Amino acid sequence: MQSPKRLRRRHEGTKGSAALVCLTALLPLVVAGGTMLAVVVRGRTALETELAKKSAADAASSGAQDALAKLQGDPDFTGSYDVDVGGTPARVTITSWTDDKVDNDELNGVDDPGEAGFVEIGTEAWVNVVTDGNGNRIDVPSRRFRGSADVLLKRLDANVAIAQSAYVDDELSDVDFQDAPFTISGVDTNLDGSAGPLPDIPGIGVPGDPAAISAQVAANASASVLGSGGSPSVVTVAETDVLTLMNHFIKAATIHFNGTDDDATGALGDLATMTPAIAHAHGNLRLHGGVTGCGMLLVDGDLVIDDKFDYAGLVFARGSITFTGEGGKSLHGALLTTGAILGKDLHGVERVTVEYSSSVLTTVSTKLANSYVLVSWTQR
Ligand SMILES: [Ca+2]
Ligand SMILES: [Ca+2]
Repeated sequence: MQSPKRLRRRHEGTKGSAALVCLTALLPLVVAGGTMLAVVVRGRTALETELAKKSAADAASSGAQDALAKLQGDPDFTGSYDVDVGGTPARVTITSWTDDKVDNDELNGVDDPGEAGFVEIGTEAWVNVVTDGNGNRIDVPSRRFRGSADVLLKRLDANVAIAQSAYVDDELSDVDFQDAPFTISGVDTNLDGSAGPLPDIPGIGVPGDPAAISAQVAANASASVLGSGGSPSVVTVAETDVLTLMNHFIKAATIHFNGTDDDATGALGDLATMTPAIAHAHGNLRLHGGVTGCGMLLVDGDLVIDDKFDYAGLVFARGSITFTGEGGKSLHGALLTTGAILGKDLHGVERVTVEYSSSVLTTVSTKLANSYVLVSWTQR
């Protein structure tokens, strides 16, 4: 007979086996449950990290946008400040490379001429974010994520050496107004019509033989091309790299026409207060309805100036410039084109006038020198 003790032991052994069988049967489920749990936890952490990093980077980026707006109002501002971006604080620092006693470009020493005009915006934002099981953000103090943006700007050099009132890049381009009255004048004239301070320059400048354009002007009894070097004042001048100039100023444009054929009405910059703006059309542009403006108008295609027009500054066109329709049209400053200058279907007796104005160009370039061109934007 087996002793009760031994029996008990065997019984316990059987119980142990049953428990083991039971555990084995459960194991795949437990493991599966554990794996799923681990995936959920890792997923949530990755989501939370991603969200927090993105929030921090977005906040830093918004801080940099705020700094850009600040510089637009006060181009000389330097220093640090905090800005609240939808509940997230961002620290913004604006530094002028010109005089910060730092060799920012690591070239030619501290605050050398190569650093002149550069302004750096640095922003930093810290975000605490954890998500709940539904992916909603909850704020807990346990995790912090840093976002930063570093933006480098350069002041715009808006000085253009103007050697004629109207520059026509191609000697074979037409300057044809179909007998309608027009004046292109290189006689320096202020915005109010009084005499400007500088000597006369040519009315029309061409980097080649001016004969063909001169003949077209002479054939129009209502044409008046005034200035130095002859009557009509159509003169050979040094070639101007119109496209390079345009590409330089396009970077500082604040008014954009992005279509292949766009219309503009209203104001392009403020003529009354001589507050310039740089407007850029990627394609052809038609002005109508009495456009006024101040600054620079850059047109990658053909420019059509319809109805009344009054503008102070520089007009650039890669294509032709056509004056048409009702109303007087005045440009105070200068124009440059790689195409033709045309007058078509001009109604009434009001003139098209393109008049060189050194004072207008100085005012425009001085004020535009307060604008910045984006050099680089780095975000983390
Ligand atoms: Ca410096
Ligand atoms: Ca340096």
